Amino acid sequence: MTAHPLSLLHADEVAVAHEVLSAAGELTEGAAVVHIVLVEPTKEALAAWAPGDPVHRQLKALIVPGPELTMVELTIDVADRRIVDRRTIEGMRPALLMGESFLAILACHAHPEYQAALARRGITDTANVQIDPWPAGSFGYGVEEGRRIARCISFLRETEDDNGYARPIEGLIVHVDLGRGEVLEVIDHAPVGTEPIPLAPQGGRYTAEHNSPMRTDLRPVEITQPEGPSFTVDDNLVRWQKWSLRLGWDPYEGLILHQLTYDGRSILHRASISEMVVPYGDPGEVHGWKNAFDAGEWGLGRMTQSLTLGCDCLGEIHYVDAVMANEQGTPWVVPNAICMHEEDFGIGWKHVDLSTGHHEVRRSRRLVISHIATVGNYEYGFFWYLYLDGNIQLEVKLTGILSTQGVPVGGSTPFSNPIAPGLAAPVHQHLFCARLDLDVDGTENRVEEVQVEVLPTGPDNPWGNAFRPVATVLESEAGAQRDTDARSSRAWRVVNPNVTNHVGRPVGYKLVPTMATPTLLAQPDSSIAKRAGFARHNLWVTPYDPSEIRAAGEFPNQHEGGAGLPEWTAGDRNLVDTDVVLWYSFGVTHLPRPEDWPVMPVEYTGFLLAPFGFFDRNPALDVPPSPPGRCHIETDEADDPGSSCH
Ligand SMILES: [Cu+2]
Repeated sequence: MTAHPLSLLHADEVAVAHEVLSAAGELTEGAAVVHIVLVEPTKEALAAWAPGDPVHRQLKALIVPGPELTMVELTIDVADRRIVDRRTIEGMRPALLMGESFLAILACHAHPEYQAALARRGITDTANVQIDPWPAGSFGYGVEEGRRIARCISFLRETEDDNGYARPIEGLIVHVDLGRGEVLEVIDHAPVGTEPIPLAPQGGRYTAEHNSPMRTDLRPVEITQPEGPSFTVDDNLVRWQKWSLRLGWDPYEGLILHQLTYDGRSILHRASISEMVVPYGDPGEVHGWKNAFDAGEWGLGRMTQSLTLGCDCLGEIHYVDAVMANEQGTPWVVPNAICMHEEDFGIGWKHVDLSTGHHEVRRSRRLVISHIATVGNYEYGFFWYLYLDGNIQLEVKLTGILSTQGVPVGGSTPFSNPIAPGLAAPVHQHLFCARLDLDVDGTENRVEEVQVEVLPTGPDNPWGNAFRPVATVLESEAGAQRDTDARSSRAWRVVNPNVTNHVGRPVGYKLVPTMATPTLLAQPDSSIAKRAGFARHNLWVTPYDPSEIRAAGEFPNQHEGGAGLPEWTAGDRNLVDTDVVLWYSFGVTHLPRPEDWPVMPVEYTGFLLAPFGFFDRNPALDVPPSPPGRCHIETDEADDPGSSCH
């Protein structure tokens, strides 16, 4: 029996949905199940539910019956084992399907023109040719109308376990009709009579056996928690220190945080990565079409990987499996998809009273809730951190392998950087959009842009030093499309005008851009700017609407654009003293470097949600000092590595 309306999807529920769909004749020959997901209860329904009340769950299934642009969305009542709603969606494409992508690879391999293009490059043994299907984007190619398309690019591995990205088969692109498994066009950008760009001379293997000798002077770091972790997990309810939240999971968003509270006070109703896009900056035909919506076209949940103790996560770990549906509509469980653990995070606060020499210090600790998705060549780790002092942080860790480009040895292009002999990587961006449904001490909130204002030298500022905080209410959607500004320390504060703190100010939480972050660099009239409108500004604010979840709309694959945030905010709805949702677009502009090859050291991006007058004082005052013996200063042991705290 399901314990809570927001409990994680259970494999038995997927099995019921499969049974109901089969019995209804929806799973016809050739049909693919795109997803089966929980219909999340609305905020009102959740508020009305009390422990002990029956839990009535509905699932939503999306089915692609055939190669046309028709999808069927069905709502299934789990307890009643029946379909309660059925609608047909025309003209849209789902995320790329795994089965179809696999068939696209086989179709390329079998195509004589493709084989001929390989032969021109001296590749006759095609067993180790790696083919990566990419989402196609939307460029107005007539032949692609009404079809689900992938653009396949190729790489050569020396052996099955080689890193294919070391040797792009440059200039060769295959357009495949995914629904029909047919090659539409083999495009060889090296015209007949010209020499194709040769394969790069060096490999790019990153495994230990190919990078020996390994360094030998790293001594072990052991994380021990002899009394176990300080958090508890009951169903999907996580409690740690004064925090409480429910874990959620979605094939596209990956990890979702539901009903995040501190000391029983509401902060976030729901938080997730709603979309992300990776647009490339090369204008040429070989790389210029590349832009992947890694949430909406691939799925950060669908591409998530099982995590391993001692490697991905250290310490006392609690793993949670991700339950989804495979393309046959039966349960698909990714074991150990979500990792939870505590981390010591240096000092939390400290002061030495110089009059008395008295020394007070507290350790900072955070609860880490994470998952890691492998989307083609890249890895994205999503790490939510909760801190003892009320801070909430999302850190995205970007790693994996660059998308590469073959160039003549010694060469590059104006739009790529060389990373190895004969190998370059085009410039690109990774732009994420977090959907943050803040409910700060209740649902009626408003958003203020806060920044500092500098005053001109004059009678009010005789020494020219003055600056002061200013707060501007973001009154409606059109005026709430904002960008970061480091010089003015710009941030956005969500306040509850009905609840004041002990200095008479409304309680609030502040969204803080912790790192420099770009917006989309593509021109406003470009295809990608229309499709990834969310990335054109760092901040968007909307009034709560449970149907508005994904920043580029529900079906961004090959979509011509305009969906999601630009469409929703066109009505310029009121944002004052209502239930607000923040959308924060952030990320990195990646100018590849040799050090990013053959596997990229983690690059970080993210943001912070910090209490701003939510508490009356430092909420970590009650964190106890480290136990005696754990923390000591003994001068005669100052060089003793056994001393735990200096
Ligand atoms: Cu990158």
